[in-house]
Amino acid sequence: MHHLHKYPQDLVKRFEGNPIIDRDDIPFACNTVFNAGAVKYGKEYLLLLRVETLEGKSCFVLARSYDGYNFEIGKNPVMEASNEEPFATYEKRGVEDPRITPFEDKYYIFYTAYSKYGPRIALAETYNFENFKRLALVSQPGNKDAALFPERINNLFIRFDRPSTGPTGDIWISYSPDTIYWGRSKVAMEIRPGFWDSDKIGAGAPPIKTEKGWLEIYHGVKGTGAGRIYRLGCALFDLDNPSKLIGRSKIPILSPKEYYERTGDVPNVIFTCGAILEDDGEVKIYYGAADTCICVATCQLQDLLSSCLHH
Ligand code: BMA
Repeated sequence: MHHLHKYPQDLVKRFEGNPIIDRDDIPFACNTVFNAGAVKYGKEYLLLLRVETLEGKSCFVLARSYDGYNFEIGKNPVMEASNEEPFATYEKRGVEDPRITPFEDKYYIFYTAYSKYGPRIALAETYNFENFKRLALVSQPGNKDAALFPERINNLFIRFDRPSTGPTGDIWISYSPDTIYWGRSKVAMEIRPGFWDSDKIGAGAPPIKTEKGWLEIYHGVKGTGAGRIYRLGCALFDLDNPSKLIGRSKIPILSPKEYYERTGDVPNVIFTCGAILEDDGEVKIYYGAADTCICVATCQLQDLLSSCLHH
């Protein structure tokens, strides 16, 4: 059902070659590939793919590209559920949803450690995308969707995260002197009853610094009689005080519509863990579609900012 829509609804433009990575591209038998961290590393585009194995546990596989669309995929996982404590206990059900933040001379990776206790936030680092070192488990169970800011503000590291506070969930902000101990937590952006992001929201790509503020591309969930719909929106936070919301897109920037977003292990899901801002102002948003494959969509930074500042 590929046709030009009479009234285009998404601010973000899908790549015609979507999905760019699916199960058949992974060089070992697996169930699905989705929700990848994304970063520019020298001239390369790197994706840290969440690959769900046939067992049902997720691991991370590195994919490399020179154009952001055609990826060469690593033969083996670069991170799997750990055998070493304290991580082993809390990663028994795998590692999920990596988000990469370039920070000075290294790259931090926040990911979800998943076990019978539920999801909790874990932190790893790499300098070269060959060796990955786990640093710490940095939340109690019941927290996920952590996205680290790419610089300190007032000498503190800052992250968005999403504690489980019942059937709904908001985006919170926390601060740390050292990336290991986090505190001063408070709510930064709430769900919007009656809107497309009425039930749960969570940070997607790590915040992008712009002249208008910190741009956060986030996911919003709405429950329906037939299950949840995950869409993307964007929001802008104050540069000096990122707990202060400046504006927020009224309508989603990307909603499930194509067959690969509607059909898969979890239908009607668009979920991002990474976006790349190019020098010319184009933003490439990498997203997992239906928890089954990986897609990319592009837009202009200015259009995202305008959508946050519509009112
Ligand atoms: C969220 C996370 C994501 C997933 C999404 C849709 O809670 O688990 O990894 O893509 O649900 O299933």
